Amino acid sequence: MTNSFLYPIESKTRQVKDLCGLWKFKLDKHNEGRAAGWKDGLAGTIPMAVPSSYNDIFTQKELREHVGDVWYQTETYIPKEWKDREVVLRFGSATHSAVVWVNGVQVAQHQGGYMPFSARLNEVVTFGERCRIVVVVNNELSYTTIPTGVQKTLPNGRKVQSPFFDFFNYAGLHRPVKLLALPKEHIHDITVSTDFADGEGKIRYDITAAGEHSVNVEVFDEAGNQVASAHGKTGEVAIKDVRLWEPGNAYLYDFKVTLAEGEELLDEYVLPVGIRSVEVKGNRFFINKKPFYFKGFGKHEDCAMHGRGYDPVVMLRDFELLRWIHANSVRTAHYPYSEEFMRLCDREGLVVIDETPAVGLFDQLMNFLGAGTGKQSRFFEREIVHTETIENHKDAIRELVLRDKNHPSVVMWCLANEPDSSLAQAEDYFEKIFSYARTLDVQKRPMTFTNIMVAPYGSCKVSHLSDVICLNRYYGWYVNGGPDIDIARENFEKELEQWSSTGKPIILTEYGADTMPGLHKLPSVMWSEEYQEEYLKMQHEVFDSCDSVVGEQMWNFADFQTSEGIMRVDGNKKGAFTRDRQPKAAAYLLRERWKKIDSRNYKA
Ligand code: BDP
Repeated sequence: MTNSFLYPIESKTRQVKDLCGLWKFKLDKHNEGRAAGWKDGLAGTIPMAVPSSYNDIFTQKELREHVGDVWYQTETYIPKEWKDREVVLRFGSATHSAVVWVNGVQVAQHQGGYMPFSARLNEVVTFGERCRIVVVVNNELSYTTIPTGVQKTLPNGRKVQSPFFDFFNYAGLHRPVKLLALPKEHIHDITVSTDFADGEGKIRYDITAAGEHSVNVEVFDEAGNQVASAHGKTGEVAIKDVRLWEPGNAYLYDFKVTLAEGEELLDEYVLPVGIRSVEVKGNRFFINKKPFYFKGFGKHEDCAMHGRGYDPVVMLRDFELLRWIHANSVRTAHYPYSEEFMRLCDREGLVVIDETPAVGLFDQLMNFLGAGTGKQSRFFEREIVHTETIENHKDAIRELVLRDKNHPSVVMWCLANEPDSSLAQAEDYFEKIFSYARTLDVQKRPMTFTNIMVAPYGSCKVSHLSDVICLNRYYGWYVNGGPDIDIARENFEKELEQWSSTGKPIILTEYGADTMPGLHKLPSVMWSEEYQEEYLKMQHEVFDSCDSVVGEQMWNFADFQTSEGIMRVDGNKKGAFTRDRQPKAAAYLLRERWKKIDSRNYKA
C-alpha cells in the first residue's frame, strides 16, 4: 500500500523529512553504470541540486544535451524512533524514467516524468543508521514513450535526441524528494466528489485504508469550526450554508480523516476540499451552474537555470502575474505540473485544464515546424503505437487522475496535445483513450484534447469524442502572417463558424505570435511588440464574434526554452512575459481586456 498518491503532509500520526539539497551526481557518458554496479555507490561525482533540471547548470554542450542515464546519490539517517512505522521514500517526479536502490537493493522503478512514485524501505534499512539512496534517471524518448521523440547516433558515437515537441527536454529530479514515516496501518487514498443545492453542500467520499479499523470523517470550515462529520469508509456529508469554491474566490474546507482502534488514533490525514460543480451543457461550460469564460494561458514549468525544477519563488511570481493580468485559468501544457502548484491553484481559485504528457503524437522531427507547413505525418499508422504507446498513454492518464482527482481547481482533463488527428487510425486510438479515461474520474469532469491547425473542421477524426473543442490556432503567425493579417482574420472566422456547428463550447487553448521583447517597429513587423499587440487584438475580435467561444488561453504565459533550430531564437518567444517574468506590451493589452471580462456568469 505504499504507492499512495496522497500528497505527503505532516499530521499527528505522520512525519515528513525533506531530502532536498545537494546530492552527488554522475553523468553516465558511456552508458556503463547499470552493468558496472553504480547502484552500490557512485565514485567521481559532482554536486547537483535537487530539485532541478541538471541541464542548464553545465557549460559543456554534450553534458547539457546528454542522452541517456544520469545518476544521483544521497545518504540519510533513518531515525530509530521510526522502527514501528512504515518508512516510505517518495519522489515528486523523475524525468522521464527512474530506478531507485537503497543500500544496493532495488526499491522502485517508474516510467513517466511528471508523476510521484514511492518505495517502502523497512526491509532494506537499519533503524538508527545511515542509508544510501541511489537513483538512475533516464531522459530517452521513443515512439512508445509519453512524450515521444527519436534519437540518432552521430558518426562520432554521440547520441542526440529529437523530441517531437517544442520545449527543451529538461531532465533530472525535478520535484521534492521526501522520506515519510507513516503508521503501519494507514490511510492510503481518499476520493471526493462534491455538489450543492439550495445552499447545502455535499461531499461524497471513499477512503482506502488498511485493516478493519473505524474510519471517521470531520469537516472544518476555514475558521476551524466543525461543520459536518460521518463514520465509515464511504459515505456523504452535508454542509449547511455552504461556501462554494469559486474561480478567483476559493474556499477550502478541511476534510479530516482519522483511522482509530478504540481510543487509539492510528492515522490522521487532512485533505483540502473545495465544493463546486462542473458541467458542459450545449455550447457553455458551467462552474457552479454559471457559464464560465476561461481567460489565461497555456504555461510551462520553465525558468532560467532551474529548467523545469520546482522553484517556489518562480511559482509565486507566476501567481502574482496571473492575478495582475486578471487571468482566471491555465492549461498545464504539456505535462502535469508539480503537486505544490496544484495545491496553490486550489488555494488561489485558479481554474486548471489538467494535461497529460501526451505531446508529440505527430510523427515528424520538430512537429511544430511541420505543422506550420501543413505536411502530414503517419504517427497513428505505426502498429507499435496501438500496442505499446497506447498502454503508456493510458498509464499516464490513470496516474494523473489518481494524483489530481480531488483538486477543485481541475475542471477538465486534456488527454493529449495536438495529436495527428486527421489520420483514420487516430480515431480508433482515441476511442480507446477516451473511453478508458471516462472510467477513471468519479467527478466525471469533461475530457478534451487540443486540436492542431492541420486537422481542421471536417478533417479531424477525434473531436467528436471531446466534450469541449479546444483549438490551437495561429492564423496571423504560422499562416497568413504580417501583411496577410486580414486574410488570417477571414480564415479564422470561417473555421470558427464551422466548429460552432458541432454545438459544443470552444476554447482557444493556444494562439500567439513570437515577439522579441524590446523590438519596436512603426509600422509593425512580425516579431515586434507592436505586431504581437495587433495580432492579439485581431484574435480577440474574432473570439468575440463567435458565440460558442467560452475561453481564450494565450500561448504562452512566458517565453520558454526549446530545442535549438531555425524557428527559435534562444527558445520560444510567444510569452506575454519574458522568461524572467517581466511584461511585454501585450501583457498590458491582455490585462485591459481581461479586467473587463466578467468570467463568471459570462454569456449566460
Ligand atoms: C503548438 C504547440 C506548442 C508550441 C506552439 C508554438 O502545442 O507546444 O510551442 O505550437 O509553435 O503547436 O509556439
